[in-house]
Amino acid sequence: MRQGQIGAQARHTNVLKGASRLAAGATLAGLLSVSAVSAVIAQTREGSSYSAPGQMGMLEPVTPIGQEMQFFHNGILLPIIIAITLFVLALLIYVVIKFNSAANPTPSRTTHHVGLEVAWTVVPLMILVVIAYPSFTLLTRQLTIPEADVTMKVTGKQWYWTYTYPKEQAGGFEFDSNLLDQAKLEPGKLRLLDVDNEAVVPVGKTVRLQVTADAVGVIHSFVIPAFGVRIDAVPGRLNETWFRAEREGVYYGQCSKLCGKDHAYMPIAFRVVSEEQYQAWLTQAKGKFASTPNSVTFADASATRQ
Ligand SMILES: [Cu+2]
Repeated sequence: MRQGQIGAQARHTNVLKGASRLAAGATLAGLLSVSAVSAVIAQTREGSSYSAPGQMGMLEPVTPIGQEMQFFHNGILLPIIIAITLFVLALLIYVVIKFNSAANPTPSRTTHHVGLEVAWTVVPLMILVVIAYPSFTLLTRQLTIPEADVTMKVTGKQWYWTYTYPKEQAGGFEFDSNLLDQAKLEPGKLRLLDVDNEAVVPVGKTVRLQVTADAVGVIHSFVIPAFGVRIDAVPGRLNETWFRAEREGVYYGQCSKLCGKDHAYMPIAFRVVSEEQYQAWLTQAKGKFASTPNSVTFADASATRQ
């Protein structure tokens, strides 16, 4: 009996040793992957934003809302999550050492402790309040559209996006933006991200996005991570959001609603250019997409909310 116990204890010790070796290995692998990731990020194409292979964390934000979102995640959520995880780990270790059957042969029969129960209800509640306040203010800012310089309409279709530029802003055309033929992808083009017709917007200008979906289609979700833009495209409904890109470049996104068979093949590509380039593009695009009938008038989505 006694010998059996000793044998079991030895096996237990071996298991622990194995586990600690595994943990050390995992830490080392973690450190290595972090350095590999920073190398990968450094290779990211200049002025562009898309997830590089092996990248961790969020894409670099280029709008005020995007920056705020990143701060909310990295500056508020992540520290809270890490602190809670470490606290629970410390409690577990404490319990394992202090209250195992050898160290504590006669366990306490206590079942209730008013102070403890109040504490473990109130403390998480306070943490949630600390998270909720910046979360709701950020959400409000995302959906409160400031005075816009450019308004454009985005329509999610099966399975591509249509961008409409209104006449009153030197536009008056719309065009479809389709995924490039993946079998004939030119070098330098990004697989599953580059499109035939990019949407073009001016740098440093407030762009109001009116987002909807094909009336006979399905629900999509229009997302550009670097802009901090994420909004549903719903048939028969006009959703509004905005962004102000502070850096030129090409910024990618993808439909983020499981919308159907080609959900993975309807990327979003926005090219942010200088005001002069934008005006030149408008003139050129008007000619290029002239055949598109233009009967589009822009609604005021705020009116429908009342
Ligand atoms: Cu979709």
